[in-house]
Amino acid sequence: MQTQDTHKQPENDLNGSSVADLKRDFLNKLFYVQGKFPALASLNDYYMALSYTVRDRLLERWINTAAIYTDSGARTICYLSAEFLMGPQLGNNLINLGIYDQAQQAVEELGLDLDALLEQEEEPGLGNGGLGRLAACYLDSMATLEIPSIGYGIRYEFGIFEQDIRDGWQVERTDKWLRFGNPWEISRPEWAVEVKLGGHVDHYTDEQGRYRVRWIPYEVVKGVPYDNPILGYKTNTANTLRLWTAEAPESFDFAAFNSGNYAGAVHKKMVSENVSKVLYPNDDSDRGKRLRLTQQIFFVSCSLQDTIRIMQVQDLPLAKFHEKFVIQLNDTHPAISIAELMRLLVDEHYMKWDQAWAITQRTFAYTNHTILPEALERWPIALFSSLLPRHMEIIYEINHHFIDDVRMKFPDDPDRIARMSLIDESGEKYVRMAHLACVGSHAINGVAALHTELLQQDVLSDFYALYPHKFSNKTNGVTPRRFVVLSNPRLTDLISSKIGNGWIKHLDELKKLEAYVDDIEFQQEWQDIKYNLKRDLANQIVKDYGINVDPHSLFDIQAKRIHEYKRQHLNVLHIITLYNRIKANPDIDITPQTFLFGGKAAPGYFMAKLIIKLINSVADVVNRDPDVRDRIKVVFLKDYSVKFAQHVYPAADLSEQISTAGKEASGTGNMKFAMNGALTIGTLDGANIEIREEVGAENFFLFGLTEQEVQKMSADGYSPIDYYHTNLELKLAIDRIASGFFSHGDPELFKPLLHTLFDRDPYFLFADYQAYIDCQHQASLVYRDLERWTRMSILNVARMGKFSSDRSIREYCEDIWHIKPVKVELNTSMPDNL
Ligand code: CJB
Repeated sequence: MQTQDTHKQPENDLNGSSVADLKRDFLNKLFYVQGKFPALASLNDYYMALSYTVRDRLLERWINTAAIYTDSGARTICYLSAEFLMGPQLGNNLINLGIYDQAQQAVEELGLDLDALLEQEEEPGLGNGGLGRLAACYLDSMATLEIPSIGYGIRYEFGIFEQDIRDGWQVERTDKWLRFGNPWEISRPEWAVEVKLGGHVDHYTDEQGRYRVRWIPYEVVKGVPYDNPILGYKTNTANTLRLWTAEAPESFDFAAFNSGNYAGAVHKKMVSENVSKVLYPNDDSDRGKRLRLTQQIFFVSCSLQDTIRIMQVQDLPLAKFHEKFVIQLNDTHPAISIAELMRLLVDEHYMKWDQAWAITQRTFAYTNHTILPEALERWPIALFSSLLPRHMEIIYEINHHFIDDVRMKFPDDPDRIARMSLIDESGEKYVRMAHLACVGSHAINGVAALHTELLQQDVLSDFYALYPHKFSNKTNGVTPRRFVVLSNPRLTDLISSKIGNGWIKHLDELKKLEAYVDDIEFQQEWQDIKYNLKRDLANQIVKDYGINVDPHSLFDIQAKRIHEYKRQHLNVLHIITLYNRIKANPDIDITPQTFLFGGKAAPGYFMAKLIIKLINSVADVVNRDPDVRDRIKVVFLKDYSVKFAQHVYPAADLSEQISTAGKEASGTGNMKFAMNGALTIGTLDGANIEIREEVGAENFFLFGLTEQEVQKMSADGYSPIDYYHTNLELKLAIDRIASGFFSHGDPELFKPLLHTLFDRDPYFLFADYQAYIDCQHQASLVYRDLERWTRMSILNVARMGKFSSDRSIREYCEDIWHIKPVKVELNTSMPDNL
């Protein structure tokens, strides 16, 4: 049970929040919205009835928020993102409304179980991983901090695929998250807009002798907005996430229909609807796919047209666009906005180029999320101009002005111009989206200190030289509402019982927990909670996989997308090493350890899929071998999602953050684990560095090469094979895989993986192997001293204040957006007249 204190009942509530109010409305929704009486109602009907009951309470706040923003013409941040990985809404909305306990009691009194209803929700998996989840955390924080904001994205009909595991391999199934309806959205067809695609551009002089540009498209797609309320924690602010669905402007092509070509008439509709059909399941590269570029221009154009509509409703002149709106680009996926806003202002609203450009630059800000070269978006010119002929012209024009600026600052430096140009002309020609984003924005940021430094020194160094004032770091954060309060109510209650509940909004207050670090009773309660959470997860594992894991063992978890740079296979090498030690000496004294993995691989990423197969193959052998005597267990948890993650973070003892230094821009799972009391084993990469600084080096298991050492090794010539020949345990582990021991005697299966390691080992597994093994050993020894481990765990939580997304959003507001909170009072009630 959540404490009453933690989730105080809201005041001024139109609908009422007492248990009786909720019961009454629940039954009412079951009857009038679901159209069911109890004997026929399914669990899903109950979930829907509760969701609509909760939604009424959101709508009240939403309408008041919209009214206040409209009246005050509030400056607004638009967060443009191709992904919003929101996770389930019901539980989070109950927490943020402060009615979790009342709802629990209400459904209990009706003979239902709230947890079962929460489980019923199909989560909107409209994102791949870190980037999409970050966008969702930021929406939560913006609403909590009462910042006027709109999230703009795509309402994919199919979100991230569901992952099944068959014979150890990942198998993808489509995610039909909308099949039972979505109670959290409201469609707004009256605000639909049209987006042009393809065709050609006419330059002409109108009857008054004015120069004009007209884009005659090959096709037009309609965008219909679906609005989702985003409620802040214990505020009345409910902002909007507006997601666009693609439709055909007319359901039928009447010319084709009348000529008897019915199928042809419907075909056009299908083609249009394809635009928002499916999320691209790669978390870092979708180069050259026409549909992907279509998705980008689709949601960007819809969103920008929407902002212009809002300005018109509020009677604001377009010359003040940048005063009304600031637009944050979540990576380069929406970077085409820069050309689209220019097009809207210049071609459709007849603004002069220079004024439009000044507005554009002042409006946009760009967040970079990766320095992996394969993730830097570029579009072949041929594809780009055929889909977006007018944008191509605009980009050439921007480039022309830009190159003049570069030439002025760096005369006689043609190499620099070639490097910085918006067009890559080194071979086949490409549009470089990151360059467009840098030129068209007034602010550029990385997502952790090291990442920003690398952007400045390396990937975007030319832009840093030209525009040093534009650069800053904004270390990522995560929302403690979802990832502690909702996911871990038991820990939440313990913390609040000691330090009050202010920490939920002001995470720095967790510092007060340090006073209890030596309190034996508190330590014991802390341990009990962790043990119970591990036991719950263990029960789930035995239910789902038939594998018994011991909740007393060290739960070592690596949960994130599967990627070579994240090095799940380094983790596997450690497991094989432990296994080899047991085989060589069956009585060896080792700390019992449970290794859990979770994460999806991009369907086209063969090596990542092979890593999943390797994990499962090793698990099969290790879990069955009687010599192991249950001292190590390995489980791959399939279909990792936000919903499932909420059960995983709280149950972790050790959080694996073992990417090659310099490769993980920030990481955010590292923060979620640590906030739930896991200790980190990690490299000096991304936000790990800052986490270690905060929690103290003595409370963090550090290993591995630094980014500079990696660079140097690369430059000096790295020879992975030397490590193989000189490190006996590494050789044994690799040889076990190579011999076919884990693949029913087939030595071919894992060859591609091993070949990459022997040949190049681009992510330095071999170089980091020994340090990782030693560090794991160290962690396993510390775990034997439960009191010491618990102290470290408490200190980790106590020192996580920095990693609240509230802190990140405050920094964006102060340094980039220049937006202040707007207080929302619940004044607007349901009108009794029009
Ligand atoms: N990231 O999830 C993605 N997708 C991309 O295409 C590029 C980067 C991740 O973004 C997170 C949020 O900033 C980072 O924490 C993470 O390191 C990065 O890989």
